[in-house]
Amino acid sequence: MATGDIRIDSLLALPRNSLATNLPLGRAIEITYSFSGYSTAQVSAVTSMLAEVSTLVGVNFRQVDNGALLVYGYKSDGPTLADGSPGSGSMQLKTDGTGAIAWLNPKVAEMQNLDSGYGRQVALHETAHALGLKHPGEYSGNDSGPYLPDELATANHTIMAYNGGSTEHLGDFDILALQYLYGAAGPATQAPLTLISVDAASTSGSYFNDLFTLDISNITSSVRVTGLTGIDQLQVNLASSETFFQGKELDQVIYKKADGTYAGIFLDSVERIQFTDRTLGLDIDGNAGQAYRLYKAAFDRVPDKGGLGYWIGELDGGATLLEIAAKFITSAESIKINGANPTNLAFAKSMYQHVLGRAPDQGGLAWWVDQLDSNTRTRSDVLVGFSESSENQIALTGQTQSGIEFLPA
Ligand SMILES: [Ca+2]
Ligand SMILES: [Zn+2]
Repeated sequence: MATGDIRIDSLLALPRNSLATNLPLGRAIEITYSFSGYSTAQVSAVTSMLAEVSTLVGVNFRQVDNGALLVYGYKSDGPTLADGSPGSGSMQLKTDGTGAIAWLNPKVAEMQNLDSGYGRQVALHETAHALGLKHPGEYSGNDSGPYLPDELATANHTIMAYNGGSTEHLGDFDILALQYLYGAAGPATQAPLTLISVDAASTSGSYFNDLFTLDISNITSSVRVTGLTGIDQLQVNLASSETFFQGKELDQVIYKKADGTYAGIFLDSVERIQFTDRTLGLDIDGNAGQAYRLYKAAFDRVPDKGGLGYWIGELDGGATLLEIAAKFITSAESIKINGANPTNLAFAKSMYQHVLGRAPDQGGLAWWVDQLDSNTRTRSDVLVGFSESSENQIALTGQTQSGIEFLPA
């Protein structure tokens, strides 16, 4: 019994096999969502359904194009009901640890209209599963107790009930259970760090930002740390000089134990590691790598660790690379490099010279100048284009392949 209140306990999927996995209780979060194969009307119906949820519990939803935590899709070969008939929807956590999918069955005609009726009911039911709710009754072999008494397992109390009427809204018990998980409705927020102590051979974080702490005197052998999504950091009481990375992926940290044997810290989706002497960004393809490359591209120098840490922090906090590029372009240091009011041609040439360190090829130069002249791209776009070009990424591999050192802001 999680709370002793059957209205809540009968709805909590514990262990929380959902986006609430390993998340501290009662804290408001933001969940990104996207669609695969939904019409404009279906997108708009789900969006308004989610907006209603946000008025009731501490979950805010933000639609994104890529990398969403919660994806809405259609699939007809989902799990069947206990009587063998096709299910109308299902929810599953993705095996790669990047979030959840709410599936609707396109062969069930009502699943096309998500504005109201049974389609909306199922869409909300699967959303609630993703948020951490379970069925309040034993509807199949997958269900587990505690259960609500039949007279309470009705649609007016919970969207998770199969029986007792239909509804298109969260019931009062759903709201209690979701508020237990996420707190009451509040302003949009990003979840603060979840603190997780690494004290087992295998430790998983939440789908949000985690700070893992590892005291190597507490462990006797290798450990695996799985960050799932979010910006996840491991803090370990080792100096970086006492460790080395094995392999190319910056995901196997090896150190020598007191008895002279070696042990490993195996990292899965952990973006940063904080040793006693320095902090490294391991996300060469993520924010740390992008910030490093943009800084280097804009100012034609190795980033200082404090400045780099500041801009990594901005990206982690939700700023886009383009927004930061716009600030870089107008800075005094950038003006010194590219000139005060360069023509589009001069600016593009300067990008070749200072970012790629070479003379432009005529075709490439003409293309970039045309992009600027036609206002297809801004100079910030061009700076990002050069800094994230595969040519620049490859050129900087030597500087980033052992991790990107920065001073956290
Ligand atoms: Ca995480
Ligand atoms: Zn269900």
